[in-house]
Parts: sequence; structure tokens; C-alpha cells
Amino acid sequence: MSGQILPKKHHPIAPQAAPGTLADEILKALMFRVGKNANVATGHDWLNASIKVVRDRIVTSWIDSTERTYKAGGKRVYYLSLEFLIGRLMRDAFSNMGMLEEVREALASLGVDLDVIAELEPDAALGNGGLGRLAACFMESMATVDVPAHGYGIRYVHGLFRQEIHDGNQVELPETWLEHGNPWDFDRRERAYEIGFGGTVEAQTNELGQPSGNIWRPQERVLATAYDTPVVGWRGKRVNTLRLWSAIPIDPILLDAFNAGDHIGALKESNKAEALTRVLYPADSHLAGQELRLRQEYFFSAASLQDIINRHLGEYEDLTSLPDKAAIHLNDTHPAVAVAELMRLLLDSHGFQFEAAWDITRRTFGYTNHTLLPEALESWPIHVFEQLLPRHMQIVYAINAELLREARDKGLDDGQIRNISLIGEDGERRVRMGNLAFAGSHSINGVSALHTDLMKQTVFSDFHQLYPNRINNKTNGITQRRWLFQCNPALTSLIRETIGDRFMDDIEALQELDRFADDASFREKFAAVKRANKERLTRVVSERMGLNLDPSALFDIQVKRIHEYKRQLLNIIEAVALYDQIRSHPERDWVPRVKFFGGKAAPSYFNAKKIIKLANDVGRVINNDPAVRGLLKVVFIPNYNVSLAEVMMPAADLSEQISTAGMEASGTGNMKFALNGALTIGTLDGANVEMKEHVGDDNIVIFGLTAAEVKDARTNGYNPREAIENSPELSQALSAILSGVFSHDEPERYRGLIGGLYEHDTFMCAADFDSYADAQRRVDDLWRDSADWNRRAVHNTARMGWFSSDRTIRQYAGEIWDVPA
Ligand code: B1H
Repeated sequence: MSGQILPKKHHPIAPQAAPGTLADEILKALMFRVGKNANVATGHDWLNASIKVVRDRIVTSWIDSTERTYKAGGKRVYYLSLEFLIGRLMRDAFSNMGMLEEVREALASLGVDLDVIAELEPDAALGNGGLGRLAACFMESMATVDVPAHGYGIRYVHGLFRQEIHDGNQVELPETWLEHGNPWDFDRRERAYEIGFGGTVEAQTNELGQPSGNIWRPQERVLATAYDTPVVGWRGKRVNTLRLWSAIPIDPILLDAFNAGDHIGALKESNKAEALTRVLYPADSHLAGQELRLRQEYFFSAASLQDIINRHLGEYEDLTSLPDKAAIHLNDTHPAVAVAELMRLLLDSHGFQFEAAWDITRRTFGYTNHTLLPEALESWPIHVFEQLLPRHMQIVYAINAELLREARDKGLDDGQIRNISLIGEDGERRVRMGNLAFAGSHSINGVSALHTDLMKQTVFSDFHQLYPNRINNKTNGITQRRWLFQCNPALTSLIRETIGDRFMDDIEALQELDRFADDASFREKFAAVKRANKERLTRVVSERMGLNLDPSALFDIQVKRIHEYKRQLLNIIEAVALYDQIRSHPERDWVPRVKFFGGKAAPSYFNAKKIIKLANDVGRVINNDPAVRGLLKVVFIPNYNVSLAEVMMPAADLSEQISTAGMEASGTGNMKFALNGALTIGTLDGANVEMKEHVGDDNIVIFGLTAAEVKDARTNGYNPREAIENSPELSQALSAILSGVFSHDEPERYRGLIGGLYEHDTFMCAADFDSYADAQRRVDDLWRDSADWNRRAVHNTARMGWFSSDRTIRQYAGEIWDVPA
């Protein structure tokens, strides 16, 4: 795809443009910044040149935004996240600058198709899934609602792996987004900080016996250097900074060794430094536990804090005023070590006493929890933590002593104190990062109403008793610029024609669309847009997979990371049951359906990979069975990523949000689908609960156990075998899979995955199966009345405005960060 856009033989004369036009600017950028002549330029060169031209405009606004904040002496937000799942930036940035159409025309006048070069931009996949994508939506919304903010993270050389499907199995390949350079970022070599690891502490204690004025002598040091990407908000009003750190070696002695001829020795150290930021850990909602991961966490937290403090001291006397001028936000516990690092800097470098330092720290930090899954709650063995960060270990102990004293004073019992402790004592002693983040923050928020309630009842119940005002809810949101305007231009145009442009600046105005749900001619147009989007997806599937689909079928989509709690398995089993029904009752009026699956499994997650294999096995059999007459197709689309999401969300009729209730903290894909007019089939989990309240009970299909019922079933000894035996459809489907109908080559393939359901069924697939299958047949009934279906679809789009990340960010700004928005 990176061949020449204008082959020389077709364009012996380079295209020309009138001086002063945008086309002329692009040609100049091509010449002087990319170093190419138009008739030899490749697609990447054109992409690069176009970005550079728009980036110049962004930079003007960027400098202006920075000066504005500086002059106002305003408080800044610092969003620390180990993940920013950005995707492509070009359309987003061009369109927020109001230049997309202008650039398109300029390029067209030069014989270049913007849509073609847009495809060449790699996805910046510096995140795993929802948590990383949320950080990206937040960055865009903060710029839009005019919150001065810096995002801080890591500039991984390799983002999330590329997924290929070989013979139905996931194969992971390295992702190389920087292959052609990154035209967006600025290399800030001058912004570099030393980061230490290991070594010893020269202990000093004050008269109270508390640690004070200690000096940490790290054994290793690396340099953190900054790369800045401007993040432009809607209509270009504010431009914020995403600052990503990269590790490079520093040691001058080793440089000497290099010069003295020890090339190998010098390079070993240099490789070690660079390995730090080489790759993103690919586990979603599951902790890696390797020392390198803790190194990454400390590296970027420490670099960011030095940067924040540096900026603060450039403007103010000392760090006493830090909480008034800086709100540092921890995106999950991944940067939680920043709590100990800020304490260290205050105590050891800035001469604060413990109490004052702790007060500053707590008033500065806020923490968002994104999961209650025990396997995702970070903790580090004491010996790993202590060896890498000996001074921080001392500080954690000191904080813990203070915390436990307070808890005892307030009358918490021994069991509660054990739960609150920063050190877990069950089995191997471990530092609990969630407790550290909680203790070090003035605000701890969940990401949906249900999740926040569960947080109060479960993992943080004792903390909640100790500090009853700290836990609060901030239901997630998505940016409508990317997830409606940009990915669904046809729907956006239709909405503009219908209700005017106000919703583009005030998304709540989307409500005005609601009354058009009863307007038959509007519904026709709405349906025509959906149809065109389904055709676009159909083309993508045909190009990538050689599979032909019927765009008039119901498009039923489940795309997200593969995880047992998300229950792709439930969906696949239901497909098998439906397949069986269609074969047994060919005379019935079946609704033609395509069931789409997409998503990556963590490379070491055995069952998730089996689920991918099963989806592919089931698809192969069903798609090739003439008895089904094309009424059902099962498609696993490889390499689901942000760019593919932008094609799939607008093309869905039905969105699958079917996690075991109580386990999906929020979900954000659910919001993207509904905003684009899909109906949701879902459990009362995460943000689905609030979506139901907003779109209305008639416009969403809910099934299954509630979170409370799941809990009851578990405590009262749920018997999956009984549930399976009570459901003929489920028994039949499971038997088919177990007997090798979909795996002739290896009949035993699903013995573990499916056979296991009879024994444990941790995620309650059997308990929810009948309810789910009934709900699917209800969906079929709704679909048969297309006018009625479209009415519900319109209500979904019209009523999803509340789920904008602009709303979420305004709530963070007002209720956590104390900054105007
Ligand atoms: C979410 C994670 C996560 N919750 C550990 N937790 C990771 C945990 O690499 N790791 O170690 C990576 C990711 N991700 C998701 O956050 C929730 O599951 C979603 O329900 C939620 O919508 C999303 C954003 O809040």
C-alpha cells in the first residue's frame, strides 16, 4: 500500500498549485520537510506532508493554550496512564481543526485521494482495550472542554501485537507503528530526567524515629526523554499535550568503556535501558507480575513527577501550593507508585516533614479504579519491590504505619485493618498497589454506578468505612467526535439536516432527534445510512477474508478483548444452538443473521485462545453448511483494533454486551454501538444499567441474572450441571461441541473449555443461557417489524448524548480536580 500515489509515467510533470493555497503549502511541505518531489512521492510522503501542514496550525494554537494557562496561573490536570489507545490521529485532528474537507480538496487538486492516504496511517495501539481507549477519549475531551491537561505515558516501540488467525488460531506478530516515523510527535531531547533503580538507602531518622532526609543511591540509572504529541480539541480551541517517555542509557562511564573498546559491555547496558520502553504488556485485566512491568510503572511515574515538579517550581516558590496547582490522576493502579515517589521527593529532596508531605500528596492525587477482578488487582512481592525501589519500600512502611494508626483510632477491627494494610500478609508478603493508591488519594472513583457500588461493598469496603467521602462515581464516556462525527459521516450529515448543527457543540441537543423516531421518512433515511455502513463492513470482510455476506441480514456484533467474563463463549454456544434449530426446523421463518466476533486474547491466556479457535471452528462449519441456506453466518474478524472499530460500530444492528453481571466495570464499546443506532442485547452490568435508564426499557434487550443474583447463586452453591440438564437446547449445543461436530480433526479439542462448564462455570454461562436465547428470539421478533426496529434504533442514537466523555470530564473537573470546565 505504500507505493507511489502518482507513478511517474502518468505524471511526467509534477502537479502545480497556485501560490498561497493549501495545495501549495502541501507541495512545499512535501519538498522541504519530507524532501520529495510530487512525482516521486509515496503515499506515506503525502500523508506526512499533509500532517505537517495541519500540525503547524495546531502548534500555533498549542503555544497559545500553554501561554493562556501559564498567564492565568490556573490549575493543571496531569493524567498518568500506562496506556493511551489512540488509533489513527489524522482525521480526528484535521476534523477538530475544521480542515478535513479543505485538505481533502487540496489533495484532490494534486491528484491524491485523502481516503487512500488516511489508510496508510498506522494505529497508535499503545493500549490494550477499554482502559487505554478511555484515556485517549479523555485527552480529546479535556482539550475540548478547555481543561489544561497533560497526559503522561510511555512511548512503546511496539504497541499491542497484531493478530493473525492461522487455521483458526491466534498468532501474535509484533506491531511496528513507528516504522515510517511518527509525523505527529516532537522529540524533546532537552526534556530528560534521570530515573534510578535498585541500590541502597543511606538511612537518616528524625527524633520521632520516622524516616526523613534519607538518601537513595540507585545502582542503575536510565534517562527518560520526552516525545510530545499535541492533542487538539473540538474546533481547535485548546491544544493539550500528550507526553510519552522513552528510555535511553546515560551512564558516561559506560560511554567511556565503549570508547575504550568494550563495545559489547556498553551495548548491553544500552539494550537494557531501551528494553524498558520497548513493548506494551498485552494482558487486559490481568497482571503480568514481571519485574520489567514494575520498572515501566516506576519509570514513567518518576519521569512525570519530576516534570510536574519542575514546571511547578518554575512558577511558584515551593511545593506547598502543589495541590492547588496540580491535580495528578492515576489511571488505575499502574502509576500508583507515584504516591510513594512524590512522598520521597517531598521528604528527601524538598525538606518536608512526613505529615506535611502526606497532606500535600493526598490533596494532589486522585485514583480511578477500573476493575474488581482479583487477578487484575496489582500487588508486588515485597522482595521485588524492595530490591528495585528500596527507599520507596521504607516510605510505604511509613505510610502504612500512619494509615493503620488512623484505622485503629477510628475503631476498625483486626480483620479490617488487615484488609486496609498496604502490605498483604496472606502467603507471600506483597505491596498492594490498590491500597496505596487509595490511601494516597483524596478521591477514588469507579467507572459506572454499579461498579462504584460494588467497590464500596467489596474490595474497598473497609477503606470506605474509614473514609466515607472518598469513593465517588464517574460513569465512563466516549468522544462523539471520533465515535460519531468521524466514523459515521453519513449519519452525522443526516442528523445535521434534521435538527441542525447545535448537537455538534452540545451533544445533549441530540435529544432533538428523538421525535423523528416517529417520522417514517426520517426512519427510511436513517435505515439507508445503516445499510450503507453495513455494505462498507461487508466490503472489508470480503477484502480481508474472502467471505461474502448479505448486508440485509441482521448484523450482530461482539467485539472486545477476549475474556471469559465477557462471555464470548455464551454467544458462540447460542450460535450453535441456533444452528441446530435452523437445521431441525427449516420450515420456520428464521431471521437471517451474521454474528461477528473480533478481539485479541492475551498471549498467555489459554482459555481465551481456545474461544477464538472455537469461534473459527463453528464459523467454518456453519458458513459451509448448505442446510443453513445462508440464514446464519459466524465471522471472526482478525486484528480488531481502533480503526476496525470505526468501521464496525456504525455497521451494527445488534451490540452484544453480555458479561456476567458484576464483572464488567463499565464497558465503553456498548456506548459506541448505541450512539450509532445499534440495539443492545445485554446483562445488567457496568454502564449497561445506566444505558437502559437513558435509552428506555423498550429500546434495549436485557436478560440474565443481576449482579446480586450472581452473588447469591455463588454463595448458595450454584450447580451448573443441573442448569445444563434443565435446558435441552443448551445440552444439545454443548454435546455437539463436545462430540467434535466442529473439530473433526481433533474431537477432544473442547473437552476442557466446554466440559469444564459442567463442573465450575465460573462465569454462569449455563445459568444465563435460556434467558439469553429467549432474548435473542425477542430480538428476532423486533427485527421482523423493521419500522419498529428503526424507531428503537433512532431512540438509541438520540438518547446517548449523556455518554459523551465531555460530560464525564466535566464531572471529573468539577468534583475531583477542582478545575473549571
Ligand atoms: C479495564 C483494565 C486493565 N479494567 C490491567 N481494568 C491491565 C487492567 O495491563 N494490565 O495490567 C490492563 C487493563 N481494563 C477496563 O476499563 C474495564 O474492564 C472496562 O469495563 C472499562 O470500561 C474500562 C474503562 O474504564
